[in-house]
Amino acid sequence: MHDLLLIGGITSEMRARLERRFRIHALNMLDDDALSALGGQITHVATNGHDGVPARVMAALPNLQMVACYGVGYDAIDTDSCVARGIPVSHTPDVLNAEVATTAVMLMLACYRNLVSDDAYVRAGRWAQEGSAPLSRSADRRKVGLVGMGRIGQEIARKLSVFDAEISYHSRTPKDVPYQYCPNLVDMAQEADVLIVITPGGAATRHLVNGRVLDALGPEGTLINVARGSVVDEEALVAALQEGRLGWAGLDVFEAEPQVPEALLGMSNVVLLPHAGSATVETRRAMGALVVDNLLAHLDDGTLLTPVPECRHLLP
Ligand code: NAP
Ligand code: 8YV
Repeated sequence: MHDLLLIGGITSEMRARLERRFRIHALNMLDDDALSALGGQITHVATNGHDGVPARVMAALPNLQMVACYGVGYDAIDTDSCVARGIPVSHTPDVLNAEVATTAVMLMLACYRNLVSDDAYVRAGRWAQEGSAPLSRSADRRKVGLVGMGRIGQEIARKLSVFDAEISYHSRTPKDVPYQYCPNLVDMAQEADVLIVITPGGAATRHLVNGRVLDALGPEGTLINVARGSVVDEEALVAALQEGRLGWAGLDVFEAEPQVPEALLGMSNVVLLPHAGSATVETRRAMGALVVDNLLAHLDDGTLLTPVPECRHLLP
């Protein structure tokens, strides 16, 4: 048996498989003394894209051999420190592409068709009292700019073909895809009806979508963010929505989760989700299976099925 430190939650299916090979220790049940007493025994960590592995926890685990992330985005994990210590990190790419793409499309449709505000209109009895709700806008044939054209971005583009979207994209390098590449994000925002943000988080993308990008998108424009809260300058976003310089926003992620800016809560032109992009039973099952498969592969022969790119050179 090995000792696994668990940061955040796992499903009962994951726990059942892991318990056959690991003694599981939940970080939230350990105070600092208990963590330092146990730290030397821990060989594996299972965490998620939100909690990562705090520096004080890394420092308390001198014999750590591997970190498994329950999510594709691993910006919360200090991979440089892991690599410097020879510790490989796994994540869960691809198995959530379709789900997160559905979430992005769902947010876009909800913004265009007033889904949430019309629902509130009916529930408040306003249909019967005041008559039909204001007209919404068509989501068909829109110019959609994807900020990020990786695994999930490509799936979003594919799903949007049903709505006859005209797709362009921005990333640091062009991809082998049949969409227009825009090296300049402000120029892309100027042309687009909708921006959908689906890059990794972290320092390289912090506030990539800033006030200039939002102003270029404009009062008729819609911003969808299913990437990380850090990619969008949230203060600039709130100000742009409040001042009518941006039309609509559909947000799954926020800068200080689970805190959501108070100002957004009262806006009817905003749709808010609790970082639920991949949060279905089916997709979490697939992600959970991949987390466990990576941990067991590492125990069996030191390999990982889906290592993060930065640590591939550490593996056999
Ligand atoms: P991926 O395949 O690595 O694609 C990332 C894309 O972002 C690539 O097109 C990349 O192109 C671009 N990019 C990276 N850095 C950039 C930068 N500095 N400026 C502009 N573009 C940049 O990743 P993925 O699997 O599609 O996942 C993307 C992200 O979605 C994850 O990292 C995670 O943060 C987020 N996510 C959120 C949820 C949710 O629940 N809301 C669920 C899953 C994933 P270049 O490298 O050429 O720039
Ligand atoms: C998870 C995500 O909810 O995969 C990601 O990058 O953001 C989501 O699928 C997150 O990792 C927390 O587990």
